[in-house]
Amino acid sequence: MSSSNAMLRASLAAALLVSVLNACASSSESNGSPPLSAPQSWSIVAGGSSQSEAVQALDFYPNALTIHAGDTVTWSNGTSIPHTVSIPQPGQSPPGGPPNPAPVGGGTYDGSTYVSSGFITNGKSYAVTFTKPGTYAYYCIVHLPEMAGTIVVLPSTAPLPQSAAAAQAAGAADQQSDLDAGAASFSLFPYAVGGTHLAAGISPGLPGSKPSQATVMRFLDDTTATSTITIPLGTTVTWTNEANNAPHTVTFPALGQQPPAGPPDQVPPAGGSTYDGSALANSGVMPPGKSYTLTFTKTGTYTYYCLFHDGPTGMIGTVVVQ
Ligand SMILES: [Cu+2]
Repeated sequence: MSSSNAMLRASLAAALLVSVLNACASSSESNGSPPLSAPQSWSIVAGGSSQSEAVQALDFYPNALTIHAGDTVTWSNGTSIPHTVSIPQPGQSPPGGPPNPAPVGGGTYDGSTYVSSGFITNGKSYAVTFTKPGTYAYYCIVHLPEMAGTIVVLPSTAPLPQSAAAAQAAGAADQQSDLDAGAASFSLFPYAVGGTHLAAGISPGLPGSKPSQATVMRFLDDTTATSTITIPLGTTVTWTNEANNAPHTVTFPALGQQPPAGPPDQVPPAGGSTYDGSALANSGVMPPGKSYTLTFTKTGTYTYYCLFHDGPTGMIGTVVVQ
């Protein structure tokens, strides 16, 4: 290629660039919208679970995302455990108290007001368009503090560190790593295998360590999920919540009855320290590390439930008293 030809190409390219920039500037002047990048869509997965839902991942995947003002982020939850996407004003905490299952605010966020998805489950999703640059922390108000994420919103002309596809791939890898850690936590079962001290849930790190990003929603009497234990009449059984991030209950309805309805944290403890199948025995809410003990005074086959996780994940066990 001759040097004059190269110069001609360079000047043509420069002229083209100038005309593109002018076109952008004039369209920006005429309609006031951000000119240089079309709004993008981004995806984040809230939570995650193993096939059986015994192991739950408790984070947002990817946990941190950098986007442009005007972009839209869509969160989805494929599990039956409810999560929320709740975005307070910068520097503030989401509202305390029982998690509100209803949405708050609309589909845009500019940092001036709190917005929340309400409960999203079973493949449902929630989309928010971020209209103003800033750094925004957000939470699942059901699974504070472990489920917290960040959206960094840059001006629409700034370069972004990651494509949407790369961010999604990184999120998927992080979710798998949390699910693997959750599955591995079965092996942390701290009592005699097949004994009378059971775990009501377990998690990486056990109680006392900081809330981990995975949890097992099952009763265990060994290093697997336990469906049934068989004990002699008069045996005393103890359950301890060996998770560091999820409440559970141990709830034996009267024989032939369903477990009590209503919000699990509002079903009071019942039944004292013995159970014979004639009336409800309920631990009440067992936070991490809490134990519950019951002596079985009548032979029979008794089904028990975690009121938080029986429906969604199948946290249900059986005691056979012989
Ligand atoms: Cu539970």
